[in-house]
Formats: sequence, structure tokens, C-alpha cells
Amino acid sequence: MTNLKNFQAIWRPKIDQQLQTDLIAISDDAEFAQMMCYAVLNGGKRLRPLLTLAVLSSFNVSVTPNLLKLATAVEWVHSYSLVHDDLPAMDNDLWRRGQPSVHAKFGESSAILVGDALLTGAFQVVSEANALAANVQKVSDEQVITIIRQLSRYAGANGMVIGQIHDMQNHGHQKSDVTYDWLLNDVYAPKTAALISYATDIGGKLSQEMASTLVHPKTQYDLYQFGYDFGLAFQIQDDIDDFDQDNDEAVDSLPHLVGMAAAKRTRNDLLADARQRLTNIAQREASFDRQLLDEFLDLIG
Ligand code: GRG
Repeated sequence: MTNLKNFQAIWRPKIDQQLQTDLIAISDDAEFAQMMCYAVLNGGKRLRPLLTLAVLSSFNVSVTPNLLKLATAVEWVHSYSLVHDDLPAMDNDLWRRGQPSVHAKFGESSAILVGDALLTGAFQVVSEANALAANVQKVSDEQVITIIRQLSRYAGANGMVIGQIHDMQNHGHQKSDVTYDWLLNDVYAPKTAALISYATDIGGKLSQEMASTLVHPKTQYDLYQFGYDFGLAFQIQDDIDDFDQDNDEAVDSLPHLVGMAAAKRTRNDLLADARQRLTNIAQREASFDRQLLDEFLDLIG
């Protein structure tokens, strides 16, 4: 088994268990809690929390219960975005992860409110993570505030939300001059790369604090940029995979705009840059083992 397969086999069930515990605890209404569980736990790869944990592991930091809980908060935000993305006013999708989408199963108003509760719940999870730190090192209050700041920035009006706004302008053909730069920088980057770069970014920040090793500021930037490159490549791959089945003339995805060969070149360039980031980090940080993060890049392409 590869390093990553082993890592997923160990950590995915722990992430799911943490998510389930918190999702059930957050609502006194068992029926609503079950709707939230359906939205989050019914399939999905847990890519974003796994990336945070992988960065910690790359710096040989042990994942204490409070770090695990902190790492799962981004999955609440990601899940909210999928629930709202599927709504009739957005992508109007009746299916998600091979199952009925949340609004198809529970109705539109419930789906809106499930999304709202997941988004706000993410910040509750961050604020409560240290309560699990009975016999382990606490994350400093300053670091908790940094995480709240980063998560709200990457998810909010300059992050995923504006990416979704721009994406909807493309889909609705409200934007007549869709360009390569617009698609990458104004749609894919905020919509998809933002939350993924958040996950690697906080992985670096938490590694620095918990390992008390001096992680160079350039390393923090390389970790952020690794997530950003990976996130863009991930979105382009998603478009490449969809393109085969959806060969219409819409200019709302990179393969449609520049052709399949050029889209693959951009994806490969991004993956090469992400690998270079790992090389930079390995040259700087004695405690860094790049193998696991390298294997995440192998998931694409
Ligand atoms: C509603 C504010 C708001 C934003 C929605 C993320 C998003 C923005 C829309 C989802 C639609 C989509 C296909 C986005 C591209 C990125 C992508 C491939 C998301 C799916 O992420 P995965 O593959 O999902 O990590 P799983 O199911 O594994 O959790």
C-alpha cells in the first residue's frame, strides 16, 4: 500500500468520527442533526482535512484530539458549499455523490438551513477544539484566532463566495469575455483553490506551533502555494473529467476555452510548481518528509 493509502485508511475514519460526534452534538433537534450528517457524511473524500493532517504528519507532529477537531472545520464549510451549490437557484442538481442532494431529499428550505448551520458550525468547532485538550498541548488563543480569520477569508466574500458568483456569471453567459486569466484567477482560484490552500496553510501554521520548530516564513508561503496549485489543478482535472460527457459549446470551463491539450498543459504546469514547492521546503526544513504530499499530487492526472 502507498503511504497515502495507509494514511487515508487511518485518518479518514477518525475524521468521520470527529465530524459525526460534532454534528450530532451541535443540534438538540435529532432530525435536523441527521440532515446535517447526511449532508456531510454521505460520501466524499475528506480531501481538505486530510491535507491539513498530512502537512502535520510531514513535519512529524502527532495529531492530538484538538488538532484533529481543528482540521475538520474546513469540511463543514466545504459541505455547506456543496449543499448550497446544488440548490435550484444555483446549479439545480438533484444528485450529489451518487445520492439525492440535500434539497432533493429534505426540501429546499431545509437545505438552505442545513448549509447555514454547517457554515456557522465550522466556527463553533474551531472555537471549541481546545476543550478536547485535557492532557495534550493546547493550541494558543492567538493561533485559534488566526485560523478563524483565515477560514472566514478563504470561504467568504473574497474567497469561495465570490468564486461562486463569478462562476454563475459564466454559466448564465452574463460575462461575454471569459478569458484564461479570469477563469483561473477569478473563478477557479477563489471557488476551489481557496479552501484547499487554507488547509495546507493552517497545516503549516499548526506544525510550527506544535513542533516548536522554526518553520521558515518562506516555507509557510510554499505550503500555502502548494495548496493553491493543487487546488487549481484539481479544479481543471474536474473540468477535464466532465468535458468528455458534456461537450457543449459553453465557454465556462478551461478545456472549452483553450482546448483539452492546453488545459492539460496548465494542469501539468501547476502540478510541477506544486512539486517544486515541496523541493523548496525539503531543502530548508530538516524535519520535513515530502513523500505523503507528493502522493496527493499523484491523485490528479
Ligand atoms: C455555494 C458559496 C458556494 C460555493 C460553492 C465548491 C463549490 C462552490 C461548488 C461545488 C461545485 C464544484 C464541482 C466545484 C469544483 C470543486 C470540486 C471538484 C468540488 C468537489 O470537491 P471534492 O471532490 O468533493 O473534494 P467531495 O465530494 O469529495 O467532498
